[in-house]
Amino acid sequence: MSKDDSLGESLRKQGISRRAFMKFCAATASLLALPPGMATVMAQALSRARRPSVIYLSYQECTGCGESLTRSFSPTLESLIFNAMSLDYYETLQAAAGTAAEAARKTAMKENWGKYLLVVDGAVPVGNDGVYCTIAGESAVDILTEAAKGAAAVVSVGTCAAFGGIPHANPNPTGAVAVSQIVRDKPVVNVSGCPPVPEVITGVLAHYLTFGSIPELDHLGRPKVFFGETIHDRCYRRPFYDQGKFAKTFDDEGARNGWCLYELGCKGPVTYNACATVKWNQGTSYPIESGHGCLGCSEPDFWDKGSFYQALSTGTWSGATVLGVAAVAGAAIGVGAAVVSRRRQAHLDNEKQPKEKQP
Ligand code: FSX
Repeated sequence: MSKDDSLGESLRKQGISRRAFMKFCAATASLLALPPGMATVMAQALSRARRPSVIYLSYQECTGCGESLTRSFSPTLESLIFNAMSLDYYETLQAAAGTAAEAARKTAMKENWGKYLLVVDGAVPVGNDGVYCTIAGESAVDILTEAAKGAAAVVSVGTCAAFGGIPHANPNPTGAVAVSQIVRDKPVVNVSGCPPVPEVITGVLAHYLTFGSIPELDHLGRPKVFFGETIHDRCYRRPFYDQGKFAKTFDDEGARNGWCLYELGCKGPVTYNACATVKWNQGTSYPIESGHGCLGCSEPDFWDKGSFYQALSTGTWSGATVLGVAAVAGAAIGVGAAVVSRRRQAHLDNEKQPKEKQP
């Protein structure tokens, strides 16, 4: 697989059939809630796209984000899109080490200056001149500042990179901050979640490959298509919330009947993420479906707010905003239903697209 291959060429060399590729495009277009017909446009754009250089930096984090991303690998097709990029630097996966690894990063930056995609996971420690995270004698904050200068765009993967996450939590001894607090002159996409849903990461990358731009973002820099609705908006337990049926313990009859986990501390009503729709482990389940309330991990300061097992109205997430959200939850049903219906229609329309002939 040559570095100059288009994505289409590289997939062909990997033995991926046109049919499988089209299936991936239809699924991704549906995931991105794109209008009917966009699966074909996406397939054409992706086939022609050159494999962009990706430089992936990891700082203060637990490697959960990398674990999440790698779990979306084989045999999913989403992973192939990621493989089809030129991942020129990623400490967790790269074979090179030490001087050779750092040389690879600098070469990739030089050869692709202004064009590469910079992906960062983990928070950036700025306390004491950044001494708490250094690589090859350089501080994380210095490497990030230099790498961001030549990037076309920056993707912050995980809540640590997006909002500071757990490293930023009180008392924050290292002075950990979000990537967007360092990079101020480039578009930064925040793919939050601790860890983030892998298909949300690959969806953002596919969007960039297809359109050459980052997706529309919300007020916290998150892609609206994945973070435009709360977990509560799309939760399958929502009908029980609306009926006032709440589990009181994790093993009572209500819990066994799938009733709402609000009173057990679920933060779904104030958490924006795609867990309830995209789900985890290739669509198998998500925390609420597995019997545990949402921790709100894709929201800023989720760790400091804590109160994981206290209801929103009584825990440290409480306050006018939270209570307001809970109070108007019923009114949100109509909005949520409209979005669901639009997405379902987009999915159905994609399914109706004429199937490509086999090569
Ligand atoms: Fe943070 Fe990610 Fe949580 Fe861990 O890279 S978002 S602690 S899952 O690993 O940064």
